Amino acid sequence: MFGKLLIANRGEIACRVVRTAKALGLRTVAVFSEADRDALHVAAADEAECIGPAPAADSYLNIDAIVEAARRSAAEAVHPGYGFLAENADFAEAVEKAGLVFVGPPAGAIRAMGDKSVAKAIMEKAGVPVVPGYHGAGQDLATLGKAAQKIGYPVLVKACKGGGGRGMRIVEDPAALKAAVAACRREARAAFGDGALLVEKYLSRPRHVEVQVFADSHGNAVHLFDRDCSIQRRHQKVIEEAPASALPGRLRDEMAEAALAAARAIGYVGAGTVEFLFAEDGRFYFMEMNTRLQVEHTVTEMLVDADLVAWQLAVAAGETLPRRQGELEAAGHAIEARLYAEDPERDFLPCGGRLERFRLPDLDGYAGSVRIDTGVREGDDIPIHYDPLIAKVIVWGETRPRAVQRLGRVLADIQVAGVVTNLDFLRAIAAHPAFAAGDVDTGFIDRHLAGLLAREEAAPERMLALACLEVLLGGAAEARRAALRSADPQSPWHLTNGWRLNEDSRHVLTFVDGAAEVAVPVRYRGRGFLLELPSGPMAAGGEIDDAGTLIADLAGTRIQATVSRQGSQLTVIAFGTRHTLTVVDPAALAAGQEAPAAGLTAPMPGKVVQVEVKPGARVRRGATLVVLEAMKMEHAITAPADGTVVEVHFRPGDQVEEGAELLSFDDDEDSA
Ligand code: MV4
Repeated sequence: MFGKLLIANRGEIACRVVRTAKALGLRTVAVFSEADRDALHVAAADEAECIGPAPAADSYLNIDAIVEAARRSAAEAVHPGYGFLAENADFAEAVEKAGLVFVGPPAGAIRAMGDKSVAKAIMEKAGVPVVPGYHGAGQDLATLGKAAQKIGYPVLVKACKGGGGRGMRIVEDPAALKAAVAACRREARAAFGDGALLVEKYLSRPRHVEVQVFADSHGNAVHLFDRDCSIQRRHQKVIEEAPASALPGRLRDEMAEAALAAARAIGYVGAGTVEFLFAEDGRFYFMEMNTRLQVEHTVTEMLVDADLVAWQLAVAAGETLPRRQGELEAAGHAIEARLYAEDPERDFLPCGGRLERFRLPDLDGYAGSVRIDTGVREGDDIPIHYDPLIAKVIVWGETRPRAVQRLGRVLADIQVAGVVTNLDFLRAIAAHPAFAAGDVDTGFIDRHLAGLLAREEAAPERMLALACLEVLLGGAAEARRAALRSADPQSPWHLTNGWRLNEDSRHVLTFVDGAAEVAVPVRYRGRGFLLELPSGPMAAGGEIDDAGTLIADLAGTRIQATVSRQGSQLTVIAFGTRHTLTVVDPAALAAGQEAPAAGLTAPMPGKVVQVEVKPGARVRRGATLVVLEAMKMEHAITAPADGTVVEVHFRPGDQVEEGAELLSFDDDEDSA
């Protein structure tokens, strides 16, 4: 085994690799961008090297900078994690060329699997079932059209170098083929520098089932059973589980055998995943092979009780696989839920910001059946430059229902505030009857979206009372500091006069709760208050302790709550739930709020990747004007109404701040 390992990644995977490497007795070197100087993975490693500015292209994707960091720190091996350079054959080669060990497969395997056409041809030859389709060299429209006809519509046109759903179009009939091919080719050229396409039969509502494989450099290969990763949105996985639920046993075995055949066909070494589409016709088809460890490897670790990073390091050091096929057993059921900094209410828009509060449940009582992997801690900023993953919650159960129940319980005990997350969305999935029934396929989120987004109801009276107490008990000193920091003149914390109430004075606290406004008249009563809540009066009192916990007395019941503030927003965490209210400054209320600009501003900081219109362009409502990229996702800024583009303020490649006006726009209504 080598003595020193550089981890060419960040976030939870970098922390996770450091943990295993240290446990094995290796020294660890982290790398970091200028945005990550204070990140957890840097603190976790023995040493750390700065590899460049915040944008990933200048740091975590900079091959030369990373190889140089490895040289400088005298690391002997490099673990790529996942994402970034993990499946970049040039990186694997550069590492090897520098005389270091690349903890991953041979560059040739990465390269072959990076091209869907090449991969399909290899798998077909190895007897692995592939989706019926055309993956030949001929790329003219006539050839693709003939192929589509033969396959039968609907077909899917995919970029050979594609990934993450980019450069992919469903084509329902021959008339739509030409435009779809042109669009795919354009996207593929722009995103992957290669316009080659393939055509496949389009399978509706398939399940995404994948098999974990592992091979060593001595010709041994094993599979570590399957996972279902069907619950995705925008091609980002949200929930993964192992084993896949409700697969006929024979089919499961066939899939595992096919995955092993795939690994052997390319002389695979290391951790790999063979992805299949499990179609409604009850058959499975090879989709692609991922030549890396995956985010969801954790559920397999729980299932077979193994440390797959330790396996990777052993294989990279030339050792044989730690276990043979017969020594691997799948026990129980494991589920992973990914906590993202994103807003499900706004089409899962990634959100940066500061994690004002981030508390995880004490896992000691779970006796190893719950694991939470994270790369951040309370108080950290979530940079907008990278993937918005905050944490992975992984649970194990003797049976799937037990795992589902445990997942619900653990999610209920997580506290996050300061950053918008999908936590409530995950809770809703964990509580969903269709999920409990194992009825999952790639259409799950779309099909159940309305129910999963079920808006928070009006704050329960007791939550409202806690919000009032937070305001009344001053939270004073700290709140005023927060207001000064936020420099928000509208912040109610600027209201210092008359804030302490006289016994006989009546003060009204006003909150915005969702779309509604709620006013709570307050009177002093002895050492506490009398709150006139919508349902009636409630005696309330309490104190805020040194740790910032609100210890409340609500009508005689003692309750511990956490209330975190950002500007005028209060997030109350209590009773296993969370509710956000906005405190309204009466003065600001009287002045009236201005309507926000009509969607032509950047909804988050990011990079302009496409400008679809020129000044003077006439556009219809809904037309894409500008495409922004942030945290690995693209967001179209669309026309709010029919109108004319007056001026475009940015060009592709420009970085924009949140709220920046992207273009000026004349709306037909206004000018009429
Ligand atoms: C498909 C498909 C249906 N039929 N191929 C999505 C991303 C890329 N890895 C391949 N994907 C798909 N390929 C055929 N022939 C449906 C998808 C697909 C999908 C696959 C797995 C998980 C989620 C998905 C969501 C939408 C579409």
